[in-house]
Amino acid sequence: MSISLPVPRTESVEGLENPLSVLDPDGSRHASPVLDDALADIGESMLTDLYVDMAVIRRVDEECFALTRQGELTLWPPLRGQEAAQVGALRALRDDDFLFTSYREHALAILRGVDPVEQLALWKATALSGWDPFAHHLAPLQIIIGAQTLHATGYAMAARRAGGDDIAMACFGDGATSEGDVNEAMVFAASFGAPVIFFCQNNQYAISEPVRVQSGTPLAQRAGGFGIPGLRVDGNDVMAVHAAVRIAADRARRGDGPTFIEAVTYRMGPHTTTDDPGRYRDEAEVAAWRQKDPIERLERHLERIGAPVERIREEAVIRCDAIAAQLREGAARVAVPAPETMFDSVYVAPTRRVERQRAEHLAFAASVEPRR
Ligand SMILES: Cc1ncc(C[n+]2csc(CCOP(=O)(O)OP(=O)(O)O)c2C)c(N)n1
Ligand SMILES: [Mg+2]
Repeated sequence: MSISLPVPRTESVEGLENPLSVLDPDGSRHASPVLDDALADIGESMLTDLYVDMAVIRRVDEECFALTRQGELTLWPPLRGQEAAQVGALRALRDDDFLFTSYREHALAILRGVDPVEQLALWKATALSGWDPFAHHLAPLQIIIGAQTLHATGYAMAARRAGGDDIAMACFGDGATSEGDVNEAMVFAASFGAPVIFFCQNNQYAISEPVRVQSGTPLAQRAGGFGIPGLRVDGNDVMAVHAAVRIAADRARRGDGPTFIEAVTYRMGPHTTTDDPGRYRDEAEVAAWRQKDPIERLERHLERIGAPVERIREEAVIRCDAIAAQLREGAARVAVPAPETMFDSVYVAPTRRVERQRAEHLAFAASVEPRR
Protein backbone atom coordinates (compact mmCIF):
# COMPACT_ATOMS: atom_id res chain seq x y z
CA MET A 1 0.00 0.00 0.00
CA SER A 2 1.39 3.38 -0.84
CA ILE A 3 -0.14 6.40 0.77
CA SER A 4 1.15 9.79 -0.20
CA LEU A 5 0.98 12.42 2.46
CA PRO A 6 0.55 16.13 1.77
CA VAL A 7 3.67 18.27 2.03
CA PRO A 8 3.75 20.56 5.08
CA ARG A 9 1.94 23.89 4.77
CA THR A 10 4.47 26.62 4.16
CA GLU A 11 2.41 29.63 3.16
CA SER A 12 2.87 31.31 6.52
CA VAL A 13 6.63 31.61 5.88
CA GLU A 14 8.13 34.16 3.47
CA GLY A 15 11.51 33.58 1.85
CA LEU A 16 11.69 29.80 1.88
CA GLU A 17 12.94 29.46 -1.71
CA ASN A 18 15.45 32.29 -1.45
CA PRO A 19 16.02 34.34 1.67
CA LEU A 20 14.36 37.76 1.36
CA SER A 21 16.79 40.55 0.54
CA VAL A 22 16.94 44.05 -0.89
CA LEU A 23 20.71 44.47 -1.39
CA ASP A 24 22.71 42.34 -3.82
CA PRO A 25 26.32 41.48 -2.91
CA ASP A 26 27.43 44.20 -5.38
CA GLY A 27 25.46 46.78 -3.40
CA SER A 28 22.65 47.31 -5.88
CA ARG A 29 19.14 47.54 -4.51
CA HIS A 30 16.28 45.44 -5.79
CA ALA A 31 12.59 45.53 -4.98
CA SER A 32 11.09 43.25 -2.34
CA PRO A 33 7.30 43.14 -2.16
CA VAL A 34 7.51 41.85 1.41
CA LEU A 35 10.17 44.20 2.82
CA ASP A 36 9.98 47.46 0.86
CA ASP A 37 7.16 49.12 2.81
CA ALA A 38 9.09 48.66 6.04
CA LEU A 39 12.06 50.52 4.53
CA ALA A 40 10.15 53.46 3.05
CA ASP A 41 11.67 56.01 5.46
CA ILE A 42 15.25 54.67 5.41
CA GLY A 43 17.60 57.11 3.74
CA GLU A 44 21.30 57.88 3.52
CA SER A 45 21.65 59.08 7.09
CA MET A 46 20.20 55.89 8.61
CA LEU A 47 22.29 53.76 6.26
CA THR A 48 25.39 55.69 7.33
CA ASP A 49 24.56 55.02 10.97
CA LEU A 50 24.10 51.32 10.26
CA TYR A 51 27.45 51.25 8.47
CA VAL A 52 29.31 52.93 11.32
CA ASP A 53 27.58 50.67 13.86
CA MET A 54 28.69 47.57 11.96
CA ALA A 55 32.25 48.83 11.60
CA VAL A 56 32.47 49.59 15.33
CA ILE A 57 31.05 46.19 16.26
CA ARG A 58 33.53 44.42 13.99
CA ARG A 59 36.37 46.31 15.66
CA VAL A 60 35.13 45.42 19.15
CA ASP A 61 35.05 41.80 18.04
CA GLU A 62 38.58 41.91 16.59
CA GLU A 63 39.94 43.63 19.65
CA CYS A 64 38.37 41.20 22.12
CA PHE A 65 39.61 38.26 20.06
CA ALA A 66 43.13 39.69 20.28
CA LEU A 67 42.77 40.37 24.02
CA THR A 68 42.00 36.68 24.50
CA ARG A 69 45.16 35.71 22.65
CA GLN A 70 47.09 38.15 24.84
CA GLY A 71 45.77 36.44 27.98
CA GLU A 72 43.64 39.39 29.10
CA LEU A 73 40.34 37.57 28.46
CA THR A 74 39.48 33.92 29.10
CA LEU A 75 37.20 33.30 26.14
CA TRP A 76 35.48 35.15 23.31
CA PRO A 77 32.80 33.91 20.88
CA PRO A 78 33.39 35.98 17.74
CA LEU A 79 30.54 37.46 15.73
CA ARG A 80 32.44 38.32 12.54
CA GLY A 81 30.09 37.93 9.59
CA GLN A 82 26.98 38.45 11.71
CA GLU A 83 27.22 42.24 12.08
CA ALA A 84 24.33 42.98 9.71
CA ALA A 85 22.02 40.51 11.46
CA GLN A 86 22.69 41.95 14.90
CA VAL A 87 22.88 45.64 14.06
CA GLY A 88 19.94 45.54 11.65
CA ALA A 89 17.78 43.83 14.26
CA LEU A 90 18.72 46.00 17.23
CA ARG A 91 18.18 49.26 15.36
CA ALA A 92 14.62 48.19 14.49
CA LEU A 93 13.56 48.08 18.14
CA ARG A 94 12.70 50.62 20.82
CA ASP A 95 15.06 51.17 23.73
CA ASP A 96 12.50 49.74 26.16
CA ASP A 97 11.99 46.49 24.24
CA PHE A 98 13.65 43.76 26.29
CA LEU A 99 16.38 41.64 24.70
CA PHE A 100 17.29 38.08 25.66
CA THR A 101 20.44 36.91 23.94
CA SER A 102 22.97 34.11 23.74
CA TYR A 103 26.71 34.64 24.15
CA ARG A 104 27.43 35.89 20.62
CA GLU A 105 25.30 39.03 20.47
CA HIS A 106 27.96 41.49 21.58
CA ALA A 107 26.53 44.06 19.17
CA LEU A 108 23.33 44.28 21.16
CA ALA A 109 25.16 45.05 24.40
CA ILE A 110 27.40 47.69 22.85
CA LEU A 111 24.57 49.39 20.95
CA ARG A 112 22.34 49.35 24.03
CA GLY A 113 24.99 51.45 25.74
CA VAL A 114 26.70 48.86 27.92
CA ASP A 115 30.17 50.14 28.80
CA PRO A 116 32.50 48.19 26.46
CA VAL A 117 34.92 47.53 29.32
CA GLU A 118 32.11 46.53 31.69
CA GLN A 119 30.95 43.81 29.29
CA LEU A 120 34.47 42.35 29.29
CA ALA A 121 34.11 41.21 32.90
CA LEU A 122 32.14 38.13 31.91
CA TRP A 123 34.75 37.18 29.30
CA LYS A 124 37.48 37.72 31.82
CA ALA A 125 35.50 35.39 34.10
CA THR A 126 35.41 37.98 36.86
CA ALA A 127 31.64 38.61 36.93
CA LEU A 128 28.40 36.72 36.40
CA SER A 129 27.06 39.41 34.10
CA GLY A 130 28.61 42.46 32.55
CA TRP A 131 25.77 44.95 33.10
CA ASP A 132 22.59 45.90 34.93
CA PRO A 133 19.83 44.18 32.90
CA PHE A 134 17.16 46.73 33.79
CA ALA A 135 19.29 49.74 32.95
CA HIS A 136 19.76 48.47 29.40
CA HIS A 137 16.63 46.32 28.91
CA LEU A 138 19.05 43.52 28.16
CA ALA A 139 19.05 40.25 30.12
CA PRO A 140 22.34 38.72 31.24
CA LEU A 141 23.57 36.67 28.32
CA GLN A 142 22.63 33.02 28.26
CA ILE A 143 25.07 30.16 27.81
CA ILE A 144 22.45 27.41 28.16
CA ILE A 145 21.50 26.98 24.54
CA GLY A 146 17.98 28.24 23.85
CA ALA A 147 16.94 28.95 27.47
CA GLN A 148 16.60 32.67 26.74
CA THR A 149 13.66 32.01 24.40
CA LEU A 150 11.62 30.91 27.42
CA HIS A 151 12.70 33.98 29.37
CA ALA A 152 11.76 36.23 26.45
CA THR A 153 8.37 34.58 26.04
CA GLY A 154 7.61 34.80 29.75
CA TYR A 155 8.66 38.44 29.79
CA ALA A 156 6.52 39.19 26.74
CA MET A 157 3.46 37.50 28.29
CA ALA A 158 3.95 39.58 31.43
CA ALA A 159 4.46 42.77 29.42
CA ARG A 160 1.16 42.20 27.66
CA ARG A 161 -0.61 41.65 31.00
CA ALA A 162 0.93 44.83 32.33
CA GLY A 163 -0.80 46.65 29.49
CA GLY A 164 2.25 48.21 27.83
CA ASP A 165 3.24 48.00 24.19
CA ASP A 166 6.86 47.03 24.80
CA ILE A 167 7.92 43.71 23.34
CA ALA A 168 10.67 41.12 23.77
CA MET A 169 13.18 39.67 21.34
CA ALA A 170 14.98 36.36 21.83
CA CYS A 171 18.23 35.88 19.88
CA PHE A 172 19.48 32.36 19.35
CA GLY A 173 21.33 30.21 16.85
CA ASP A 174 20.48 27.50 14.36
CA GLY A 175 21.61 24.82 16.80
CA ALA A 176 19.28 26.18 19.49
CA THR A 177 16.24 25.31 17.37
CA SER A 178 16.99 21.65 18.15
CA GLU A 179 16.54 22.31 21.86
CA GLY A 180 13.34 21.61 23.77
CA ASP A 181 13.41 25.07 25.33
CA VAL A 182 13.01 26.84 21.98
CA ASN A 183 10.13 24.61 20.98
CA GLU A 184 8.40 25.05 24.34
CA ALA A 185 8.84 28.80 24.07
CA MET A 186 7.17 28.79 20.66
CA VAL A 187 4.22 26.74 21.98
CA PHE A 188 3.66 29.25 24.78
CA ALA A 189 4.20 32.29 22.57
CA ALA A 190 1.75 31.03 19.96
CA SER A 191 -0.85 29.92 22.50
CA PHE A 192 -0.81 33.21 24.40
CA GLY A 193 -0.13 35.52 21.46
CA ALA A 194 2.96 36.80 23.27
CA PRO A 195 4.60 39.92 21.82
CA VAL A 196 7.94 38.26 21.21
CA ILE A 197 10.27 38.02 18.22
CA PHE A 198 12.18 34.77 17.76
CA PHE A 199 15.33 36.01 16.04
CA CYS A 200 17.37 33.05 14.85
CA GLN A 201 20.78 33.71 13.38
CA ASN A 202 21.44 30.71 11.22
CA ASN A 203 25.22 31.00 11.00
CA GLN A 204 25.36 27.49 9.51
CA TYR A 205 27.03 25.79 12.46
CA ALA A 206 26.41 24.67 16.02
CA ILE A 207 30.08 24.44 16.96
CA SER A 208 31.19 21.80 14.40
CA GLU A 209 27.70 20.54 13.49
CA PRO A 210 26.46 21.94 10.18
CA VAL A 211 22.83 23.03 10.08
CA ARG A 212 21.95 20.51 7.34
CA VAL A 213 22.53 17.73 9.86
CA GLN A 214 20.10 19.35 12.28
CA SER A 215 17.19 20.14 10.02
CA GLY A 216 15.74 18.73 6.82
CA THR A 217 13.78 21.93 6.22
CA PRO A 218 14.70 25.61 6.41
CA LEU A 219 14.55 26.59 10.08
CA ALA A 220 11.92 29.26 9.47
CA GLN A 221 9.59 26.60 8.13
CA ARG A 222 9.40 25.04 11.56
CA ALA A 223 7.64 28.13 12.89
CA GLY A 224 4.63 27.36 10.71
CA GLY A 225 4.04 24.16 12.68
CA PHE A 226 3.53 26.25 15.81
CA GLY A 227 1.18 28.64 14.04
CA ILE A 228 3.83 31.36 14.07
CA PRO A 229 4.48 33.26 10.85
CA GLY A 230 8.06 33.23 9.66
CA LEU A 231 10.36 35.46 7.66
CA ARG A 232 13.55 34.01 6.19
CA VAL A 233 15.95 36.80 5.32
CA ASP A 234 19.45 37.29 4.01
CA GLY A 235 21.25 37.88 7.29
CA ASN A 236 24.14 39.64 5.57
CA ASP A 237 21.81 42.29 4.17
CA VAL A 238 21.41 44.82 6.96
CA MET A 239 18.42 46.46 5.31
CA ALA A 240 16.57 43.18 4.87
CA VAL A 241 17.11 42.21 8.51
CA HIS A 242 16.10 45.67 9.65
CA ALA A 243 12.87 45.48 7.63
CA ALA A 244 12.04 41.99 8.88
CA VAL A 245 12.46 42.97 12.54
CA ARG A 246 10.41 46.13 11.99
CA ILE A 247 7.60 44.01 10.54
CA ALA A 248 7.81 41.56 13.44
CA ALA A 249 7.95 44.33 16.04
CA ASP A 250 4.90 46.02 14.52
CA ARG A 251 2.94 42.78 14.62
CA ALA A 252 3.89 42.16 18.24
CA ARG A 253 3.11 45.74 19.31
CA ARG A 254 -0.34 45.77 17.76
CA GLY A 255 -1.25 42.49 19.47
CA ASP A 256 -0.78 40.04 16.59
CA GLY A 257 1.65 37.83 18.52
CA PRO A 258 5.01 36.26 17.83
CA THR A 259 7.05 36.14 14.60
CA PHE A 260 9.96 33.86 13.81
CA ILE A 261 12.82 35.36 11.78
CA GLU A 262 15.60 33.24 10.34
CA ALA A 263 18.55 35.42 9.37
CA VAL A 264 20.67 33.32 7.04
CA THR A 265 24.28 34.25 7.68
CA TYR A 266 27.69 32.73 8.35
CA ARG A 267 30.09 32.62 11.27
CA MET A 268 33.34 33.69 9.59
CA GLY A 269 35.52 32.91 12.59
CA PRO A 270 35.77 30.02 15.02
CA HIS A 271 32.93 29.08 17.39
CA THR A 272 35.01 30.55 20.21
CA THR A 273 38.65 31.41 20.66
CA THR A 274 39.24 27.77 21.72
CA ASP A 275 37.86 26.28 18.48
CA ASP A 276 39.66 25.38 15.25
CA PRO A 277 37.09 25.48 12.43
CA GLY A 278 39.68 24.19 9.94
CA ARG A 279 38.92 20.75 11.36
CA TYR A 280 35.33 20.67 10.17
CA ARG A 281 34.84 23.05 7.26
CA ASP A 282 36.47 23.88 3.92
CA GLU A 283 38.31 27.07 3.20
CA ALA A 284 36.33 27.25 -0.10
CA GLU A 285 33.10 27.56 1.86
CA VAL A 286 34.53 30.38 3.98
CA ALA A 287 35.87 32.12 0.86
CA ALA A 288 32.43 32.00 -0.78
CA TRP A 289 30.84 33.68 2.23
CA ARG A 290 33.62 36.27 2.36
CA GLN A 291 32.21 37.55 -0.94
CA LYS A 292 28.95 38.28 0.87
CA ASP A 293 30.53 40.39 3.59
CA PRO A 294 27.77 42.50 5.17
CA ILE A 295 29.86 45.64 5.73
CA GLU A 296 31.34 45.71 2.23
CA ARG A 297 27.87 45.18 0.80
CA LEU A 298 26.48 48.25 2.54
CA GLU A 299 29.58 50.25 1.62
CA ARG A 300 29.03 49.41 -2.07
CA HIS A 301 25.40 50.46 -1.72
CA LEU A 302 26.38 53.76 -0.12
CA GLU A 303 28.73 54.36 -3.06
CA ARG A 304 25.92 53.63 -5.50
CA ILE A 305 23.58 56.15 -3.91
CA GLY A 306 26.31 58.81 -3.97
CA ALA A 307 26.97 58.99 -0.23
CA PRO A 308 30.34 60.48 0.85
CA VAL A 309 31.85 57.07 1.51
CA GLU A 310 35.39 58.32 2.09
CA ARG A 311 34.24 60.64 4.85
CA ILE A 312 31.95 57.98 6.37
CA ARG A 313 34.82 55.51 6.42
CA GLU A 314 37.08 58.05 8.15
CA GLU A 315 34.42 58.73 10.76
CA ALA A 316 34.07 54.99 11.34
CA VAL A 317 37.84 54.56 11.78
CA ILE A 318 37.92 57.32 14.42
CA ARG A 319 35.11 55.65 16.36
CA CYS A 320 36.72 52.20 15.95
CA ASP A 321 40.14 53.37 17.12
CA ALA A 322 38.62 55.05 20.16
CA ILE A 323 36.67 52.00 21.31
CA ALA A 324 39.64 49.69 20.61
CA ALA A 325 41.90 51.86 22.79
CA GLN A 326 39.26 51.90 25.51
CA LEU A 327 39.05 48.08 25.45
CA ARG A 328 42.81 47.55 25.51
CA GLU A 329 43.32 50.00 28.31
CA GLY A 330 40.27 48.80 30.27
CA ALA A 331 40.88 45.05 29.98
CA ALA A 332 43.94 45.24 32.17
CA ARG A 333 42.00 47.18 34.82
CA VAL A 334 39.04 44.81 35.25
CA ALA A 335 39.08 43.95 38.95
CA VAL A 336 39.54 40.30 39.85
CA PRO A 337 37.25 39.44 42.78
CA ALA A 338 38.15 37.11 45.65
CA PRO A 339 37.18 33.52 44.69
CA GLU A 340 34.75 33.16 47.63
CA THR A 341 32.52 35.94 46.22
CA MET A 342 31.23 33.36 43.73
CA PHE A 343 28.96 32.10 46.51
CA ASP A 344 27.34 35.52 47.02
CA SER A 345 24.95 35.50 44.07
CA VAL A 346 23.75 31.90 43.93
CA TYR A 347 20.46 32.80 45.64
CA VAL A 348 18.99 36.13 46.73
CA ALA A 349 19.41 35.09 50.38
CA PRO A 350 22.11 32.76 51.73
CA THR A 351 21.17 29.10 52.16
CA ARG A 352 22.77 26.63 54.54
CA ARG A 353 24.07 24.52 51.67
CA VAL A 354 25.76 27.40 49.89
CA GLU A 355 27.21 28.66 53.18
CA ARG A 356 28.63 25.19 53.85
CA GLN A 357 30.21 25.19 50.40
CA ARG A 358 31.69 28.63 51.02
CA ALA A 359 33.18 27.41 54.31
CA GLU A 360 34.60 24.31 52.59
CA HIS A 361 36.14 26.48 49.91
CA LEU A 362 37.71 28.85 52.44
CA ALA A 363 39.11 25.91 54.44
CA PHE A 364 40.56 24.39 51.29
CA ALA A 365 42.05 27.71 50.18
CA ALA A 366 43.66 28.13 53.60
CA SER A 367 45.05 24.57 53.46
CA VAL A 368 46.85 25.19 50.16
CA GLU A 369 47.89 28.77 50.98
CA PRO A 370 51.41 27.97 52.29
CA ARG A 371 52.27 26.11 49.09
CA ARG A 372 51.45 29.07 46.83
C1 LIG B 1 21.85 23.14 26.76
C2 LIG B 1 23.25 23.22 26.21
N1 LIG B 1 23.72 22.17 25.49
C3 LIG B 1 24.96 22.24 24.96
C4 LIG B 1 25.76 23.34 25.15
C5 LIG B 1 27.14 23.40 24.52
N2 LIG B 1 27.14 24.35 23.39
C6 LIG B 1 27.66 25.58 23.51
S1 LIG B 1 27.51 26.47 22.09
C7 LIG B 1 26.74 25.20 21.30
C8 LIG B 1 26.29 25.36 19.86
C9 LIG B 1 25.18 26.33 19.66
O1 LIG B 1 24.97 26.56 18.31
P1 LIG B 1 23.97 27.64 17.78
O2 LIG B 1 22.70 27.58 18.53
O3 LIG B 1 23.89 27.48 16.31
O4 LIG B 1 24.66 29.04 18.15
P2 LIG B 1 26.05 29.65 17.64
O5 LIG B 1 27.10 29.22 18.62
O6 LIG B 1 26.31 29.14 16.27
O7 LIG B 1 25.87 31.13 17.67
C10 LIG B 1 26.61 24.10 22.14
C11 LIG B 1 26.00 22.81 21.73
C12 LIG B 1 25.23 24.41 25.91
N3 LIG B 1 25.91 25.53 26.12
N4 LIG B 1 23.97 24.33 26.41
MG1 LIG C 1 24.98 28.46 14.83
